[in-house]
Amino acid sequence: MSESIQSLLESVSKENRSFPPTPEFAEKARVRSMEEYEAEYQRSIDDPEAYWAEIASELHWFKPWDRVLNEDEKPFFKWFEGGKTNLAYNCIDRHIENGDRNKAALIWEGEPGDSRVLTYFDLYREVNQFANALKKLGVGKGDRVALYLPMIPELAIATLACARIGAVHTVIFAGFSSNSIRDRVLDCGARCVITADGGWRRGQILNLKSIVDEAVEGVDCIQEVIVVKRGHGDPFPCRIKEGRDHWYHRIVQDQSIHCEPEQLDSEDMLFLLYTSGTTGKPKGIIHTVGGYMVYAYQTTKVVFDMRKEDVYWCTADIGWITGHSYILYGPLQNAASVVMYEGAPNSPDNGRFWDIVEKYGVTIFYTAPTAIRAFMKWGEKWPNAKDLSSLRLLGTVGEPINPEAWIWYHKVIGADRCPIVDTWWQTETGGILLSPLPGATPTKPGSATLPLFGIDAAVLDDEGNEQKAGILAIRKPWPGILRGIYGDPQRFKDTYWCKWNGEYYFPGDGARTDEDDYFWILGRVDDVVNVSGHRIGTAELESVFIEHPSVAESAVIGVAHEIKGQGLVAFITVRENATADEKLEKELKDLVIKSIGKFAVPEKLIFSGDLPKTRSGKIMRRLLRDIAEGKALGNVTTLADPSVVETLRKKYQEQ
Ligand code: 6R9
Repeated sequence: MSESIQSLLESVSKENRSFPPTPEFAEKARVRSMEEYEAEYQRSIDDPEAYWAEIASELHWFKPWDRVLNEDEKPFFKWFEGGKTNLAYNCIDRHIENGDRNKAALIWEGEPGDSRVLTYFDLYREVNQFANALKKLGVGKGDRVALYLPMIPELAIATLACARIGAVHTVIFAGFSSNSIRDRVLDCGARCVITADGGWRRGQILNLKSIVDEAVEGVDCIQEVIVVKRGHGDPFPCRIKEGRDHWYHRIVQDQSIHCEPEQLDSEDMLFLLYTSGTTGKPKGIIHTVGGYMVYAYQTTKVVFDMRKEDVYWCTADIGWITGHSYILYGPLQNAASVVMYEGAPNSPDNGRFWDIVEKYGVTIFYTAPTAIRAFMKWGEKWPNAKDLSSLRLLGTVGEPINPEAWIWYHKVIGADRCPIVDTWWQTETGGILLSPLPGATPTKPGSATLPLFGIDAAVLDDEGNEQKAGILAIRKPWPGILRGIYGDPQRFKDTYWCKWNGEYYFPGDGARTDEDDYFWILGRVDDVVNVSGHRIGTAELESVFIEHPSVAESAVIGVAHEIKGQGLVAFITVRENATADEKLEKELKDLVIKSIGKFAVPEKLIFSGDLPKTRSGKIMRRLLRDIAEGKALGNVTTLADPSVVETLRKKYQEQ
């Protein structure tokens, strides 16, 4: 067993409480008992093609598929090959035809308190008008379109408009810097960026347009920048570059409200979403139309037990995969009313989320453990001041949830009544793979419990033997699995399929199973740190620091953090002629903000004379972690110079 897994294991509590679904919930649920779950699970594993064909038939296809799963070029799987469909059509038109045209699709709340409700027909009109505007500019099937927007309705509309015309969207979280935008735009050769002249965050307006201007300066592939008006020209007027920039409201105004949905091949590219890996360069994860569509639809339906009566709120940003699958594509395919909130949870005060739950009668609430830990810190008085009785189901995602936070969530937000679904998945998996089913699975605080239908999960050691604790592995492909890394098929194979000779998908997480075969996720086993549910590659940060002329070497690690789950600590060795002082610290932090974004700035920067290394010169990160967490040092026999750690430990304590 690898040492990192061993140390993860130590941190897992001996949690053994179990919470069965309440009879009231189970009675009305889609899956009502473990017997039902087990029977359907078995069926899905015994004959996945029959199972997925049945699910896919619930959606609209212009032309049915010829083959459900094609594994001939494994790991380049193909799902629903030969089928023609359109995801925006399945999110919108299908419900309009079924009589739900006047039902709320998006319930949007702006941070300053403005709000907008779009019915399914409103969404139809707005998506089509923008789709037509894109077409008029010359954007079409296969073109890559970058979106850098705040959480406003136009972000949902623009994403769906791309899906409608077959343009490949790549949404870039609005906390990323101009350098990050530029890297992504260049990597995928985007021809268009959609942004806004503002967006609210904690009472401040973000100047997104100027960040985009900086990002695309001199970037030849970009032909259009489309700007949504959200700011008021104050405090910063928006500069419009003739010939390149277009106001969103101007280009949509005369467009027809109908736009024929493009009949896309099931394996046409739907979107790219960049995520951090173990090397410096983020990976453009590829998802395609048909399989992703079916998987987002089905998992939303069973995990959230979703009905069209539900008012569903996922607090993620559409800039991350959770927002793609579980704000937009999953819930809209299930005809839910989806709440979308622009701003921060503590604006204007710590009760904002509970305000929103009360105001719109939210029935399903999905958030991240890091947010729950912040709510705990702010105290019960905030949720207790609001009527949360509309809630029927709670969910968490993004990182392991500690049992204390789970129990608090269950008691204070869920009034001991709402089941909690702890959903484990990744950008690469397209949708949830491990999760309780709320009407069936007895939950245990801290466990993502059991695999969903069609998911064959196991815990293995490095050699591929099943173990109680080790590395999580997924045996069979499922429809939502990533189809590749943009422009880098070799990296796709190396990253996900090399570990066990191509027999299993390797997600990079450690896990253990218990006596009920429940899965407990232990965190990453690679050099990726999960800060507040955001994946940050340590190598990515290290390559930023090394750009600074005063830095000779650096090592970045993740350490336990009370609210964020994990925080970042950077150890920096400066060059001989440089001074390690506050000025340098500030410069390095600014460099991270400029290169990646504010959310990636380490908690601590430690200037060190040297770093602990093996005799072959490899940095021993686990020793750095032991130092940072104040633990006894693990095995030091391979350490080249033991005095280095002692000096570092002293330094760390002084800080
Ligand atoms: C959906 C999302 C993926 C990584 C994943 C894992 C961690 C996500 C989790 C969880 C424990 C859960 N993770 N959900 N760990 N329990 N319920 O977050 O995607 O941003 O790609 O991150 O997040 O480490 O590998 P992404």
